Amino acid sequence: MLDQNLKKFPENFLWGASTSAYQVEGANLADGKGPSCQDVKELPAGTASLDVCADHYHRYEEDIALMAEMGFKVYRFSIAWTRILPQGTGEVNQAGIDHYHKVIDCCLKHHIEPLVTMFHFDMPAALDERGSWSNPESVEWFENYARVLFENYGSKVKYWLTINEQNMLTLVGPLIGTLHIPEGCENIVKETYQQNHHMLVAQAKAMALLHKMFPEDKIGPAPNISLVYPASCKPEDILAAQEFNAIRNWLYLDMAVYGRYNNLVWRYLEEHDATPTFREGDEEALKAAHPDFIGFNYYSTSTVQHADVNEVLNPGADQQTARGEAGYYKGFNNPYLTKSEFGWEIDPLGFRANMREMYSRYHLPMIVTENGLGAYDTLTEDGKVHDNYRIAYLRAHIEQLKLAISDGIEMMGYCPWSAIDLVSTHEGIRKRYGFIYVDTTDEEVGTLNRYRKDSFYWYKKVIASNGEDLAD
Ligand code: BGP
Repeated sequence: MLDQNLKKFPENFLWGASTSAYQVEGANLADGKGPSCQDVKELPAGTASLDVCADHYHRYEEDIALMAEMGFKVYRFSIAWTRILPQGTGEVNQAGIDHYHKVIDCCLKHHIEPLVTMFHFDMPAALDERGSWSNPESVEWFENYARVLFENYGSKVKYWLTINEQNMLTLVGPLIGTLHIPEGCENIVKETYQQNHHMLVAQAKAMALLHKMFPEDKIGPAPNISLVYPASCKPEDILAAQEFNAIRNWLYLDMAVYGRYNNLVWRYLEEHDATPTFREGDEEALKAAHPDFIGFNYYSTSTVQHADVNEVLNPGADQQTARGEAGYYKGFNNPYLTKSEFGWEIDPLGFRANMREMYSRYHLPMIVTENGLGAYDTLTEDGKVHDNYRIAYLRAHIEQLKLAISDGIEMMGYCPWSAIDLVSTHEGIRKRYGFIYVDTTDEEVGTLNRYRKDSFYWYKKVIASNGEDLAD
């Protein structure tokens, strides 16, 4: 492999970045918004509350203007279900509808394509009380919410994402403040995968609905895909990597694209007496839906080795750190990779391998909906943030993205996490990802003034050169 940069980024490549409502907006109960599961959860110790965040709800105009200054072609953000339907179902909140009209119009005014995530970890609290995704009616709740979104925004928004990181909801939901297992539940695997099944059907119905209402619009899933490496060439480790690849990654895309359960996952569910119950029509709904593209979040690869049936494994894990299941696989520290300050492995080449693997399985255009480096940033006295570590991370990944395009993979765009500093899922606002620094801390709300980090100016150059100029 000579690895010459053979191809350029396509002319209409969508450069941009991402945020999610509950992590960036603040104003969490303003203007008729109902509480979501994030607003009622117990916050991890020492992390910022979610009532202010980056105050994007009030400052979206300033923020989108800064994105336009960077040259964004796309802005991926999520709509808070509870701004639209405060109770999750029932009455529509006009103030919430109006708010996102303004956000979308502001993007369009700046020639930025809105890429809307319908659901990003923020189940309405009122629906949690009705059983959340464990209630089979959750399929109808989501479809109804989808209809309200499409009716209102379907003519303006061309690109939609269904459920952010459904695989992380299923695998580490409680850690990020969502996906509840009812007390006294006897078969947690069954309960979890029944909820997952409802989400899969809900997603399929939303995709089909959009295609019916707005045949020109495009929609896709947005799982977190981390290609799983075997820790060695030992055959048992290869099988373990296949198991975890299926459980972590392919279940979600096989279902979104082909409408069928991955066979290894099905066997795993059978072994746990945990196969989901299908309602009438589920199978047809799953088969009938087809995404137009695949959105995926990528932070790192995973590495696993074989785990014996009797092994006692540390269950502690987050989206990217190692986990294990006795009899199947266990996490392994990849000695060839370095780690971020927050313990996530950094693997730009794995990014390319990930894209190759996904494209060979699904043959659909893809857009990167998250990728980035969580780090401690320092604001200097003269209002600068010298985040050369973030530039290095992003550069290394964009280089691999370009090589993936040369590999013949259809890539539509790149939306790193995050456009602007926001509150992390479980590690506070001290774990920063943005191109734009927000003056606030976990301890107290600051001025909330915005500052352009070094990576802001760098990314602006990257976009202006359509990915050709990656130098400092
Ligand atoms: C993904 C989520 C995001 C985001 C990001 C960084 O899993 O989709 O919401 O927060 O990871 O993770 P964290 O905030 O845990 O650092």
